Amino acid sequence: MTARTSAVPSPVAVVTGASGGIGAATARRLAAEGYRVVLAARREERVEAVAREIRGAGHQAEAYVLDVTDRAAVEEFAGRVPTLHVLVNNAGGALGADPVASGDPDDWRRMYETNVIGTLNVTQALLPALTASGDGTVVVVSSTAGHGTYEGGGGYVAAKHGEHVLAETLRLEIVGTPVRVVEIAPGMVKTDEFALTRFRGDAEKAAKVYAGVAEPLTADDVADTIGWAVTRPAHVNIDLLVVRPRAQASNTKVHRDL
Ligand code: 8X3
Repeated sequence: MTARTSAVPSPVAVVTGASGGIGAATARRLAAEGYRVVLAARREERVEAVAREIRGAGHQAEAYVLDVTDRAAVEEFAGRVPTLHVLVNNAGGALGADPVASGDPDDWRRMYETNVIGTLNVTQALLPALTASGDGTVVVVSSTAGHGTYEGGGGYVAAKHGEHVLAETLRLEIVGTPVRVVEIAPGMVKTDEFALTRFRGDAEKAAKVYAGVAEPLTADDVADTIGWAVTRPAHVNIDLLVVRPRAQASNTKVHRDL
């Protein structure tokens, strides 16, 4: 997308979970593509800092504090975004890597709430604005965990399968409207927080996820695929992109130099 003059309003993109990792990288990328980006995340200082950094680079960015599981807050947020072209549902994450036999139901519930209900809340609230734009895109950042299971994946795999189903079903239901639904399913991505959160702050366990893997994906790699998908011509719907590092052939087949 080329730079726009002030006479032509920039298209608008909302990115959830934009205070770090894939969300922040996607906000930066879409801003560089010419979008006015609206960053939503729970952590005020961090999301403000990312928005400030994007503005410092000469782009348009605003930050909002938002918990995507809070439906009333999401509805209020949607009221502040009357015009919208791209919604990137990125908020979510993993909690625990316990076997089904001993996993904590509260972890399973929280993962379903953030990954599935959070995406549902935000998509429902913003779909009217996306439709009204005449050319809207919903992006669902799921995971390879939404397309196959692995031992210890448990509640995360279940939630990500749910998110995948949400994307597939929505695409069927809104065909004929000017909104496309794109699912991006990343495999192993090394970010500051994903594995650390999953292992509740245990840095040693988190580091083992990436041990010996030459080049796990970065948040920028995923942002790059999102930026590419949403900037295709409006009639082109990238249904699903599975993105893994070269060293990862499947959820359970990873090459490690150890
Ligand atoms: C992250 C990929 O393999 O940790 O969504 O489930 S994995």
